Amino acid sequence: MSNSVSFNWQDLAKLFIQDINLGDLADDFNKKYTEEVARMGNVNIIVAGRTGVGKSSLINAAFRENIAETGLGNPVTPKIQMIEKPGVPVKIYDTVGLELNKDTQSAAIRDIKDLIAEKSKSNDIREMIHLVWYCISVESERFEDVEERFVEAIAGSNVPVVMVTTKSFDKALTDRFVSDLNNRNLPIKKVIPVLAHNKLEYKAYGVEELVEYSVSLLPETVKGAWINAVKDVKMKKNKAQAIVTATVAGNFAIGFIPIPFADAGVLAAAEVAMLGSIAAVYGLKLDKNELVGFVSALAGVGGAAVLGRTIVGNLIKLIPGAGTLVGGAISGTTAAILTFALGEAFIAAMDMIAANNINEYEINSKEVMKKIKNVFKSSLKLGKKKFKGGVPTPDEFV
Ligand SMILES: Nc1nc2c(ncn2[C@@H]2O[C@H](COP(=O)(O)OP(=O)(O)OP(=O)(O)O)[C@@H](O)[C@H]2O)c(=O)[nH]1
Ligand SMILES: [Mg+2]
Repeated sequence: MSNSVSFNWQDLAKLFIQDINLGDLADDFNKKYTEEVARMGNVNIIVAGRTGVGKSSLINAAFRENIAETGLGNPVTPKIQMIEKPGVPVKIYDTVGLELNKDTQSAAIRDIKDLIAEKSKSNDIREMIHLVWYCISVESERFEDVEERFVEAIAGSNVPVVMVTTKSFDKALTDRFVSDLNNRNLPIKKVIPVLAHNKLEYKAYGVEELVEYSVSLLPETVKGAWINAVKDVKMKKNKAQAIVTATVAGNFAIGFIPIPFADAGVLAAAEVAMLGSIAAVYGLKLDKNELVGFVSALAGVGGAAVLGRTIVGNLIKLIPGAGTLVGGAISGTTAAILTFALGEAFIAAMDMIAANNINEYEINSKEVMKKIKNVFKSSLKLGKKKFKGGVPTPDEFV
């Protein structure tokens, strides 16, 4: 009756999963996930500072999975512990119980310098120490000569040092402390005040800034590992959206065959790879059921739906440009819209799981499902507007 173009998003979504070979989908997804994670390697950071300043609290606030509590700690020296956890691509060298006084300072400095030197022998940049967070508490500490020597000695090893003022509760006190540190011309990159977790009326802050600033100091090769290992969902989302953008552009560049609708709507390799890469950014490895659950959610049905070809006919009417369907191919613009919406919906799911610490097995929860469907629906509309004038080529994205 009406000529207005509107998406029947459920029908579109069903196209994704018609006759889908679920086993292959999960295998391809996992393969991409594993490849991406392996490529990231590890990022290695030293978190140093006197005992009780709040290093463990900071580590737990910055990295996924409460790593300081639940990770495995291996003593490297009596005062340096390396913490790691399978699936989280970071090695944290934590100075534990370090009473930094005249007697211990030279030993502590030597141990840290030795550690940095030892790791820098490797030819693989991913094995080296990439960053030091030197923690000093606003609450109870004063910056003393002994700390200055410590920072200078570390900086002498050519690893970037960020000074973190911890327990930065009181604003006036923190401001004074930070400006005092800034006035000392220390060989550090920046002073960043942090309150790792709330205390009474004081709200936690600063961890995000620290984590986001830190990535700028890392070698390119390990930035992906950092983005995976930290909690910061904003960084992950940016990276994931860049993956969607690149996939969309790639699809369009290839031309007209991203999703072979006529062959029954199997997710194309590029889309599955996109999902695998996004999951790797979040460090959320989904199993077959979870993945199928996600894809099924988009269709609003359980399992694989079998739909007649009529839907393809309807689709052509619904999407401007889809009329170019020839021998199972769809237009680049249509593919771009679908890929974009699929990517955004998956990111929304990953975001919810990461931000709320929902166990990944709950991707199938009602709450997540509802959100995914809404994002998919609104992203189809957004995509339609966004790609009206065509899709930029990969070169146009940075
Ligand atoms: N409320 C609040 N408490 C903090 C914060 N940072 C540290 N604390 C508290 O300070 C105490 C010491 O913090 P830790 O994180 O264990 O300190 P640490 O530097 O790891 O100490 P060592 O492992 O002994 O070297 C704990 O009781 C923490 O709860 C913070 O940002 N907010
Ligand atoms: Mg500790």
